[in-house]
Amino acid sequence: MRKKVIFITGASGEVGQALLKELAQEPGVQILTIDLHPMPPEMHGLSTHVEGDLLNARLLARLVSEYEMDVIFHLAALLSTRAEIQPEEAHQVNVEATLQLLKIAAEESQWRRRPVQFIFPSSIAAYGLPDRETKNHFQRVREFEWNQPRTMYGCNKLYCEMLGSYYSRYYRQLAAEQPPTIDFRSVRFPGLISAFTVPSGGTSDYAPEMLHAAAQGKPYSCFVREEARIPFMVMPDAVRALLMLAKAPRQHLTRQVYNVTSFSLSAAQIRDRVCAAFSGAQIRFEPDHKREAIVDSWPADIDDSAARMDWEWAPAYDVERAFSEYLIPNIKQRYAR
Ligand code: AKB
Repeated sequence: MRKKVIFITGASGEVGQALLKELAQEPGVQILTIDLHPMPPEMHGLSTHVEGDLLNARLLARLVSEYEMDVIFHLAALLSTRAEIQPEEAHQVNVEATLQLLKIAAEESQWRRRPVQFIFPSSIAAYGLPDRETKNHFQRVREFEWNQPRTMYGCNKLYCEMLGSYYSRYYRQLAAEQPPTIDFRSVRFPGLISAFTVPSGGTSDYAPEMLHAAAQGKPYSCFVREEARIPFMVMPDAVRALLMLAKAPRQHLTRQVYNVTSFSLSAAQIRDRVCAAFSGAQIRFEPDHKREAIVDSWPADIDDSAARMDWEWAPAYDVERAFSEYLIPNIKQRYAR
């Protein structure tokens, strides 16, 4: 008999670690994780961890023969800056691995005659505003607006949202009897900030980098100008959003892809909050115009009213709580050790 599991890909990454800590507290849950990298020592024992490549079809086939994947949190991805440096590799990881997993989930759903739930974190990178004037004009963007990404990562996320929707609604649509298929749900995240991990390869990374550098007494040179603005959310809210969406009754969902957000800040406003918490912080602005252009193509804010309406989404941390109760105390404690 195969073991029923929740399967998390990209589990050693920032969201993966935070999600695993939370899920592992639920009684009776068995978790299978996969990542190219090992889990940090403090996470050992929370899951059965496989160090391996999602693009390895034989490895995936072996996992499917041993485990029944009831829910899949597919987090593995190359983020936006890294994906611009290695666009074809990004396509393989972000799209081809997703396609493999969607197919596995669809076949599994047919076999057991019950949908496998497939939770997919997408991103504000799925949007692409053409210039700063347009961005200033359209301040809060809804899910179906400005879906013209200018990065490989954004294209990958937008396309995978569509693939998920295809697999959940139309897969094998010409078959005599349409078999049950997957239950695909996705959230579009803003920039994420964790007190415990530092991201790598993203373009919203300037916010967490500024904070973590200041806490360590290191100077930081910010790669976007002071006015650059995008929405953000702290990691506990990101995990909450994934879990709330997974638990939402299906009949309440009016769409498959939902914006979720918490607060929108310019880089200067983040700098001011960091300097207020760390009096010696040394932050300079030295824009890298190419990376900044990516940030400028992302909306200043996103409209998450559909998520609020359908599954009662609301962030637990607004900007005040995010800094004063989560980020600053935890980051101070982390580097004081
Ligand atoms: C990135 O910067 O690439 C990510 C994202 C906004 O999805 N953090």
